[in-house]
Amino acid sequence: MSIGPENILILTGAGISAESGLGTFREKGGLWERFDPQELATPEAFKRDPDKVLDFYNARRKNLIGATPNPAHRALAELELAWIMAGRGDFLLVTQNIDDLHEQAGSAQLLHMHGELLKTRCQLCGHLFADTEDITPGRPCPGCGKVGGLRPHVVWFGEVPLGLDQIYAALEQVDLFVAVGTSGTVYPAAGFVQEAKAAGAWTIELTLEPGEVSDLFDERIHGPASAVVPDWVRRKLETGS
Ligand code: BJW
Repeated sequence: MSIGPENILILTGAGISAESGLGTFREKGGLWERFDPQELATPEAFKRDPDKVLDFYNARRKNLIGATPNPAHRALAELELAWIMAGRGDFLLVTQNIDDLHEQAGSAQLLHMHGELLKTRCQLCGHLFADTEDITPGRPCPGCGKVGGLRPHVVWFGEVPLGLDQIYAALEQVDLFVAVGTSGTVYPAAGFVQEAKAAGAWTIELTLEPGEVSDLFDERIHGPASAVVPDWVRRKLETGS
């Protein structure tokens, strides 16, 4: 049982949404096995061939609409509520995912560091808005009325992830860091475990398979998120460890 406040930071990746029917990136059959990220997930690719990039994200947006959270998303929302209500410490959920399944499950202290697929941004005026429609090169921005500026509100390779100041501030104060369903391949997120350890936190990896930085974690539990996350949350709330 911990004494005093215990600050928790959870990092999630594509694996937590796999059992909700959304594909991961780097596993067998994953998105980056079927599609080249250099042609779809960089600002240069978007400049070179906007139709191709927009088609990819339009298809993924359609696939997302109708997807629902699984027990892993719901367990993290329950943990947040219990933690905050009981005043046991700070809680921050940082997701690399662009889906909205954590919101649907009820998570509130949530930061989308790689953006959100259900938001569109105008590169000409900066207008950001909730959006479930296809983006096409000829669609005008509802903010400035100009065409040619709309893009998905996602973070591509070479772009700076969102909310890093808040994330690094939380990592300096963290007591428990848990990574769920992420391969530890993409930086800066893959480096958060080291930051957490430098702050003296206990670190746990919950993934199907060991990730690239698996050895850095104090504890590793491997299995499907829909089983291991609710089990771990139950343990945490019941025993404190
Ligand atoms: C399950 C499961 C189940 C499965 N249950 N688990 C060389 C060295 C270091 C860095 C670089 C480098 N060269 C370039 C860089 C930087 C680059 C980078 O890291 N590249 C690497 C590939 C090397 N990073 C960037 O460019 C980032 N920006 C940046 O660095 O800016 C500079 C800067 C930083 C800081 C301060 C100032 C400046 C931006 C990265 C943007 C990533 N974008 C994407 C696409 C987003 C939009 C979209 O979705 O299309 O984000 S790429 C893709 O990867 C997506 C994901 O969020 C991200 C991470 O993937 P994730 O979530 O880990 O998924 P997978 O598929 O890899 O893993 C799935 C995991 O789930 C596995 O572990 C499975 O076991 C598990 N799993 N089923 C539980 N049922």
